Amino acid sequence: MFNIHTYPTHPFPDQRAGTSGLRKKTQVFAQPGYLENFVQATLDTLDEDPQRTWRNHTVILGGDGRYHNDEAIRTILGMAAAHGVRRVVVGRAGILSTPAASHLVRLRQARGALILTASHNPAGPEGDFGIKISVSGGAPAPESLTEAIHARSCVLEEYSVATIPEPDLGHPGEYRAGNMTVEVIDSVADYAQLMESLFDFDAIAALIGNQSFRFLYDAMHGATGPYARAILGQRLGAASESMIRTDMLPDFGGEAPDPSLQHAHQLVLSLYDRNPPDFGAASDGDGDRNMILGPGLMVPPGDSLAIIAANADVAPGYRQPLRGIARSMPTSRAADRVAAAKGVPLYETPTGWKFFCNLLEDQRISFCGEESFGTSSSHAREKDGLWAVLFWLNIIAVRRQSVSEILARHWQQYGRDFYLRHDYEGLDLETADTLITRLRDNLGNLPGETVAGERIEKADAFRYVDPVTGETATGHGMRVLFADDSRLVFRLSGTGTAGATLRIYGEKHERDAARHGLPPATVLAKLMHRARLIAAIPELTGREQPSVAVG
Ligand code: VG1
Ligand code: CO
Repeated sequence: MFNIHTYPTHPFPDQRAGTSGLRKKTQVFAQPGYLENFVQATLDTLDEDPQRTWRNHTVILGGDGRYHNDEAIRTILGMAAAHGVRRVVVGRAGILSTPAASHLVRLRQARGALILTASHNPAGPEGDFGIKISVSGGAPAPESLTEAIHARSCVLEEYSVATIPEPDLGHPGEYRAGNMTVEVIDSVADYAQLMESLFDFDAIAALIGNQSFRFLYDAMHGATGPYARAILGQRLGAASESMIRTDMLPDFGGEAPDPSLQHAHQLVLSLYDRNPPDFGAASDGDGDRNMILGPGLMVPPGDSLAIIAANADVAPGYRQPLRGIARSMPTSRAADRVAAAKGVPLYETPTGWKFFCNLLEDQRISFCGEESFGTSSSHAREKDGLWAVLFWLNIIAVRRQSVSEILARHWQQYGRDFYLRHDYEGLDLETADTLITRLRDNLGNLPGETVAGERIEKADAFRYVDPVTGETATGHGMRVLFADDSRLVFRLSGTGTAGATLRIYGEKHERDAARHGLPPATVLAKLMHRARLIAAIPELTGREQPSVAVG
């Protein structure tokens, strides 16, 4: 029986996507009609453009398996059937990592995807839930689209859901749901094949098979678990004890699935212990972030991007000449130095993957990355955690150098861009707003001023003009450049679900190799002090210290 029911709805004015999709407390998402309202607003907005509509087309659906994943999948299938979507390709058990979903959109020439995830945020009834929207080509929805969806969500009066048979998502196969086909696929197979086409699997398998090389991969109970078991385990021969937390859990074991020194406890303990493995890595809940570790060290994400670009030719998928490199504005300028040395353009974009995608589509860049543990290439339109892990393994296998040697040599050649991020989490919205407004109003007065012994050269609000579309993006942060070429960036997070988070990014280039081993916190202590003075942080927030320091 195929019945379409239409229900009245009312505006949810908070349905505005942030840096990466719509992210809210699970309880907000679980309100009656909340998910439905957002999905209907998305379907209706896309429907306005015949090139974009999902009606009569194929779409991809999956999530990172967090609490509420199953229910959301069921609702979306019913809504897709009611809307006249022709085919929905769903990962087995409703599971797809974000990069795998992006790849599937491309592979299946789908009109887009809905990915159910709040990324590295904790899950569960008290945690977070979210939806990322991809468009054709596999890119995250651009700002113009998410703004239109938000506008639509505010005037929506009804949504439609079809009653469809309970789909069996446990096994690959096809099911009819009214006029729609639900195709359940192996979540991993296509993505694994893509990875195999890009990297030197023989060299990596030989490295992993070598008794003297040990590594540890932490899937953090997130979406990369099944991918790691299939790719690192079955295809590359990694022993099962080389991988931890590969079983997916709806609450990620009660922790934030955030690949950081703060959250990947067991991995970090092991790499910083006596007799550590040679290589360590982790990925986040939805599989798009990565953290790379060597014995007693973490590879800073800005350096990881630069090193991958500088060593690209070790991987068979990257032997063609480097095109260009892009990094988000707050990411360190390490990649700029590689781009300059190779004579290719460097693009500085606002934070959030969507801004890289026009550059990728226009074939202007080969690699792109963010300081927030995100790196990827033209193979997908999302950042890709396991891809970065495989790239590092490929570099180690071919160069026959340790992680610390690779880093040290890179810094020797290009200098080291010392880097730190300070987050002030849980600020009340008004305080954060005041702080940002004051800072913006004062930017014009900063150049020429000396703050704690260093003169400010330049200060501006970042304005991005997309070189492909000509579209302008503003409100993505402020930059302060000092006479010694050190740099500060201030911006508010766009992924939080409670209060506001102020992020301050500091960096300073150092040529002297004798200083490359110093801790970033030491090298950048004065710079971060200047940041507190410039933004009047203690006065406005009452905070003497950031809640988190990353670097
Ligand atoms: C953060 C990071 C940003 C990243 C975004 C999504 O955004 O800073 O670089 O693209 O998360 O990451 P914000 O606005 O909180 O700084 V994820 O792994 O959702 O998909
Ligand atoms: Co993520």
